[in-house]
Amino acid sequence: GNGYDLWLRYDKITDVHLKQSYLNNLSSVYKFGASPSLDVATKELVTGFHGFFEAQISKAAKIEKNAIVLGTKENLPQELLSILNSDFEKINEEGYILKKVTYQGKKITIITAKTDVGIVYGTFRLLKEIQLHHEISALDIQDSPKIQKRVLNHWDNLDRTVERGYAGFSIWDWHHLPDLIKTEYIDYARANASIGINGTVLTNVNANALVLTEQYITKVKALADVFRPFGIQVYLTARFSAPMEIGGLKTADPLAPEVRAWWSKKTNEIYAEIPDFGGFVVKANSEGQPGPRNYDRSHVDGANMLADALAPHKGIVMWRAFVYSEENPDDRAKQAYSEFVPVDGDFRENVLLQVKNGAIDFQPREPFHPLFGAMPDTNIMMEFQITQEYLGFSSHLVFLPKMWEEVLNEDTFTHGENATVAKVIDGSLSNRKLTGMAGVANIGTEKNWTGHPFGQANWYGFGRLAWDPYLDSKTITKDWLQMTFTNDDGFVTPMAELMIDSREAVVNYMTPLGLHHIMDAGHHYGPGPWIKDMPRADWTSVYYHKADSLGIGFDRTVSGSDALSQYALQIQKKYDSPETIPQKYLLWFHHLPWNYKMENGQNLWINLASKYQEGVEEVEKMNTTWSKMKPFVDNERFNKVASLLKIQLKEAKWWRDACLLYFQQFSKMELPQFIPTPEHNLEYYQSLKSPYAPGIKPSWN
Ligand code: BDP
Repeated sequence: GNGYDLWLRYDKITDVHLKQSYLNNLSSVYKFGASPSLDVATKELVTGFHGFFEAQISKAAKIEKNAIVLGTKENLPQELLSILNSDFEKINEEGYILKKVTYQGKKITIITAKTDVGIVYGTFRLLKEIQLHHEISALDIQDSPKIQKRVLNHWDNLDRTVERGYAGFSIWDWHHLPDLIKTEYIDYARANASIGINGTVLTNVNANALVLTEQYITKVKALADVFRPFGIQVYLTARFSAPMEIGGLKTADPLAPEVRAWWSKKTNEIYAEIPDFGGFVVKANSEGQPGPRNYDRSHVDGANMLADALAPHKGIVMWRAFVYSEENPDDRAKQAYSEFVPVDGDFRENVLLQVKNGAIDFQPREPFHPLFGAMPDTNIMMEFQITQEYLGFSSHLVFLPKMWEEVLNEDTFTHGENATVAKVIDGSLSNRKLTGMAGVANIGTEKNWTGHPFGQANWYGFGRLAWDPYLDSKTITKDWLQMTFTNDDGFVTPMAELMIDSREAVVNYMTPLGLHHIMDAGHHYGPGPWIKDMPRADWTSVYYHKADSLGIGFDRTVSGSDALSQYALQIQKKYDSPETIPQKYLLWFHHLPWNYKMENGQNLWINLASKYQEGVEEVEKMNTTWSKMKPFVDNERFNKVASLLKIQLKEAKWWRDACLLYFQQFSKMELPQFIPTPEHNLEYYQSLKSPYAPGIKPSWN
């Protein structure tokens, strides 16, 4: 297949016993009440039934034995409610109950919830149980999301280019909206709802004010109408200078009354069309975007102004913390913390501060952002990047939930026992009422949505972690593999391992031992440790690796930028010494001599080389593993993944050779025996250019 069906394939159940056991439990569908969400749920059951059993499930006018019964709490009869009382206590507003119960003497499978969308989630859960070939005769599941705003961020421009998008063009066909509703919109909503995503930010953070004009609001409304039954709210990016660009005002000063009035009016206009509009995402005073700083106002002034406009409608602002300034000579890694920690507690209740997982920018590995845990009186949400800007675009197989899990599990040591990033994000650490997680989408017009067939796993895994940030990434791989390919253990076990290992592989062949941001400039594809002389120092590679005759690495201890002081004391103590810091963060925090002796007795240069080599060998192993999977996978997907893995191997070697030859100029040491002689010299690697690499737009770099 071409992969369009994602993890919702509902493959035919061929085992006759299994098939019979399912059919014995699923005689028909009955609904209490009526709503578009119930229709969506029923339709999905029909689709699933057709796929699994090549049969039609009947929609019954009364409850039959072994029926699937759908209905929200308020529509259930008293007899059912009384059985489910304690189940309802276990779920929140978006949670669901999926349970085998006896009603009027008949065994039925009930899918119920406090709100409509919970029914949709419960329905997808039932279908998933069948996809995983689980027993369903005694279902007893109560599940609820732990995070409230689970949103995709599309970096999609109105001209349908996608910033950092590697899967074709934007799926939003603005030109034909509102009149043409594409099937893709519905399938997009199904896919998101199936993993619990409940929001979508349609437009790029590098925003275009046009989307806030009447003409576009009509288009946005059409999408919102499609998504509503699936429990998905739409959000837009708000360009801070919109009052000037489309409103004819002379200023966008957030304290100017006419500006505040303009945003209120604009917000009212939007809600008149889209009553459940989610709110705004704002990138302000960052990489050339306008913001309150242009008027000597603070981020708080800017965010609160928009929050006030949205509050009457229950809308929210997701204000991005990704700010670092050209004028500020301080280490880029420190700037967001310095900017925001002093204003902890000053944001309105309907503001979420959206913080990237690390302090630089979506690198293959970064220590968690020091803002997590440092602003207990602010709603802090997580921003992950699903699209692989710095991780081989859609050419490389990298399973990102493995990385996200690492970040979520880190202890911030800010307050309380085991103060993990996950506890900051789900609000439990400091009792926050508004919580969220955003993922920068990796999808586009490619037939399989994500380009790389395994890119789908990152979209899937993002949804799962947004629902439950404590979930382990291994479970995600298994569920996804089974739903997307096959339940055969001969496939699932080795492939789960491959996916889990793919993350460390990419770290090793690109940026081992704490190196970061040494990709080629602008598009960020391929190695570019030699990049210097950009418009800004903090866009170069030499700024980050600081390789010289003495050594390599960014000293972020007291003797250097002191970024380490932004972390809790326990972390400072541990990371302060190269002897005790986890080796994976070594060169993030320390500048060390080439002959620095490491734990294993070998020097830094040898260790660096062996990490690069390990990365390459891991990708070799991935190729071997995949080559054995042919019996389990259709030709189209098998061949595509096989070809992409070959590219990945070629490029892993390219990374290793280019980086080691480059760093060798400084280390002046031989390449160790275990490194095969590079195919080309350094000049060759430096001469490679990818002027047509996809996904770039930024007018700012
Ligand atoms: C960087 C990207 C750039 C984005 C920026 C952001 O290179 O395209 O606009 O982040 O998150 O990673 O605002």
